[in-house]
Amino acid sequence: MTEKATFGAGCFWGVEMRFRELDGVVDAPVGYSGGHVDQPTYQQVCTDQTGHVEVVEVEFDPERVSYERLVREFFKLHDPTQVNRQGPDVGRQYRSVIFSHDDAQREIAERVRAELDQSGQFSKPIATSIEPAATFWRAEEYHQQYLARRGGTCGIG
Ligand code: MHO
Repeated sequence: MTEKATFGAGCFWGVEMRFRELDGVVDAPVGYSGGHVDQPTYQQVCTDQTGHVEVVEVEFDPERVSYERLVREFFKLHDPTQVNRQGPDVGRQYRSVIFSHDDAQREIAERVRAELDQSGQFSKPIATSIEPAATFWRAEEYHQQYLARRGGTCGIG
């Protein structure tokens, strides 16, 4: 049985690539979540008017990789102190967010966020918000595994 973990950490191309590298991650489609328009398109989300975030819906095997490990990876693969942007990509669709799928996920995400915030390893406060998972709208097919197919980097690489 696999489980889902949903993360927004800037441009979803790079986030997807990083999660797919982990053992125990069986799929990592990119999409949009947290907004107020059904079936949003990339163009709509880019306007920063729909409320959606570019996210990766990680499907993982909890016997091979823990949710906590994914959360720690999430905090490593982007700069969680940036507010409504990630590197060159600016707008609320690039904000740092963990969409938790149940109470257990929320508790782990909150514990890790608090631990990292207090650790002194970031010079600014962590801006990541933790919110209940909303509908995941799968992005257009040309955004799936984009960097694996096209090469290049995306903000965080
Ligand atoms: N700066 C990136 C954003 C793409 S990401 C799918 C670009 O090359 O357009 O938001």
